[in-house]
Amino acid sequence: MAETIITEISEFLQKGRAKNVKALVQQALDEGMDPKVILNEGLLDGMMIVGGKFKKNEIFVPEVLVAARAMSAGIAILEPKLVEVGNEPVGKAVIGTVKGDLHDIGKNLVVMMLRGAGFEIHDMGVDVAPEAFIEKAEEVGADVICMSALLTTTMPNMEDLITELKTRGLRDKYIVMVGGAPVNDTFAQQIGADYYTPDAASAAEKAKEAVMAKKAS
Ligand code: B12
Repeated sequence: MAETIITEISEFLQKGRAKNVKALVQQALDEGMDPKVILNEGLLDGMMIVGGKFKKNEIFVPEVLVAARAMSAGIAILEPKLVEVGNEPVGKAVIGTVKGDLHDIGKNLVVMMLRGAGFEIHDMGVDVAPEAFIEKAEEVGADVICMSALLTTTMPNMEDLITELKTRGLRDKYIVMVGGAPVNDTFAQQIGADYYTPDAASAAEKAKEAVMAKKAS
């Protein structure tokens, strides 16, 4: 039964049926299913299949876009269950998807988990220029700058931000985290970022750990 509903969530997501996805996610929660299982095995699994078909040109941008909307609708239902917001303020994070890149589903999951870990979030949205990240971080007194990129062509904008921080003499002031499907540890090290993590939950854990360590030092 549980497996059926998870499969249905994945299938309706692939068809971009936001209403059905919302209803089924709610039903799964009502039946006591683990929100992480609903996210990983229902929603994310559906999006992976969409990604695979997109790559093989079996479906195109409009289909991916409706699937992405269905995914976001499902995540919105899950959010209060996935995230028990901590009372202790941990620090401030500025986050966005880099310039030229409009993918925001993963970034929004990182926002959710950071908020849950007790961060005050300044979400700059998508297509964010390096200078804009830095100006916002300076304005709000951020501890962490988080950048997301889903396109190999926009990944270099992450390095541009780090170069710009160095030019302004601000590199050591911020913890810089990078992520997104094409990003990995090697790339993060190459461009001089502080941390890369592969998913939203570990991003929040790492950010918290890094801020606490920096404050203690
Ligand atoms: C959905 C999607 C879209 C949607 C985006 C909707 C939206 N609101 O986000 C739309 C239809 C708009 C789209 C457009 C395009 N897309 Co697209 N898209 C995807 C798809 C299918 C899924 C991405 C996704 O949401 N994954 C689910 C999330 C949850 O995963 P995630 O983003 O990786 O995030 C997780 C981690 O990476 C991590 N994370 C994310 N950010 C951060 C940040 C930090 C700091 C940390 C620590 C961790 C972290 O945590 C997240 C949760 O665990 C991917 C396929 C794929 N396999 O990734 C292609 C994909 C990324 N797209 C691709 C392409 C080519 C495009 C287009 C150029 C297509 C076109 N011809 O127009 C345009 C580009 C538009 C632009 N300028 O950005 C290619 C990129 C290829 C490449 N090598 O660069 C991919 C890989 C598809 C493919 N295989 O060909 N796309």
